[in-house]
Amino acid sequence: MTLADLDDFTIEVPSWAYGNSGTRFKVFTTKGVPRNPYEKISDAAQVNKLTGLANRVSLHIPWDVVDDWSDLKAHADSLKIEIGAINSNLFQEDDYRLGSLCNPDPAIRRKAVDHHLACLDVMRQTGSTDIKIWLPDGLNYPGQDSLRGRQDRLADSLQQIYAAMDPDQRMLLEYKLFEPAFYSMDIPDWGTSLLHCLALGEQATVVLDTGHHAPGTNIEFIVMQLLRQNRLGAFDFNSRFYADDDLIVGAADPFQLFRIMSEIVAAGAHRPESKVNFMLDQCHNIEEKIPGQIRSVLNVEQALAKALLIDQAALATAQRDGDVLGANAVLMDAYETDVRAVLADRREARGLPRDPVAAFQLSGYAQTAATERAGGVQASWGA
Ligand code: PSV
Ligand code: MN
Ligand code: MN
Repeated sequence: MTLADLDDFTIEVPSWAYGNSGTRFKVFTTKGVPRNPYEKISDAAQVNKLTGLANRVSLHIPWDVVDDWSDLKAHADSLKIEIGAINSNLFQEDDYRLGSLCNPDPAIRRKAVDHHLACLDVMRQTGSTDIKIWLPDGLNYPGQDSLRGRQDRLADSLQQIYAAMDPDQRMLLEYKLFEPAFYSMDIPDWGTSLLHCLALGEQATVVLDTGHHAPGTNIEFIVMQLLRQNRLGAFDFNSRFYADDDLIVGAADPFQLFRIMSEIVAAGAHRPESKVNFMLDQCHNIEEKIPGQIRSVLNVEQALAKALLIDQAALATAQRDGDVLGANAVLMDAYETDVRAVLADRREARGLPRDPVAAFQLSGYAQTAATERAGGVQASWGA
């Protein structure tokens, strides 16, 4: 492997990262935040323009609903941005108090399935190929509902969505350990997600959100196992210190990110043919949003670059010889290599700024957005 493999590597950014976000205590607003999906895509285009790494944007429905999808696609096209995964939303309606795809009431389940059929239509109109499902369903109390019955309902609901998919569409099924339900989520882990995907068919794959595990979980093991089954559809990258913190990827544990990318490289899954979608799922509560996104994509690129530097032949020899310290040293050599200058050189050679964050600050984009977007209703993490 060489750093030339970085040429074809791309990262997908989330539309919601550009809106205001916060915690249940306070949402701090930022001047110049986008007021609609058009402006979110314009902001995302800045990240791509300055890094050359992020040519796709994920949308969330209904947060990013517009009147004319072909017009939104034309706007994205004009900025050389593609519409990435379409995220369904099952967590903001009163009807979903007892769940959506797993709800005991068949009428509510029908409504949740229909929402996905509408998302598949949005994909047809925008050129998106991935529908991403994060299921907020679960139970707060033992006995509240049948654990098994809910899995059966889930399988049935997912099958209805899957049956409506076109041959070129993929389902990305996310899992999450806890929250909003606290006793038991209905897709709490990768095993549950994978079992549903295997039952559905080859167009169903697992999404691994790096923030959705118990502390201490060996995430790179999960990456490796899903790759072995050809069912790692996508990442939702972010950092966690405690729970689903959605902080900048690589900020909390850059070594973990390197270990994840090492498994990716070992399987050749960084290449576009693998169809693994490297997405961010982050919010920028107090920091500037566009620079936050730039920093994030650079962190992922840096982790991949280090993983590409692993001397695979030396590693294989050390592993075969049972050279425990030698094998570990091969990995650590790659991790401890400072790749910042070489990545800046690569950017410069491709007509990109050596320091994309500094270039953004100098560009005046943030100041112009703050002036032009004044007075409008700013988008928040939700709408
Ligand atoms: C849920 O915590 C999640 O990770 C899902 O991917 C949602 O779509 C996203 O966060 C919303 O920010
Ligand atoms: Mn996520
Ligand atoms: Mn999350």
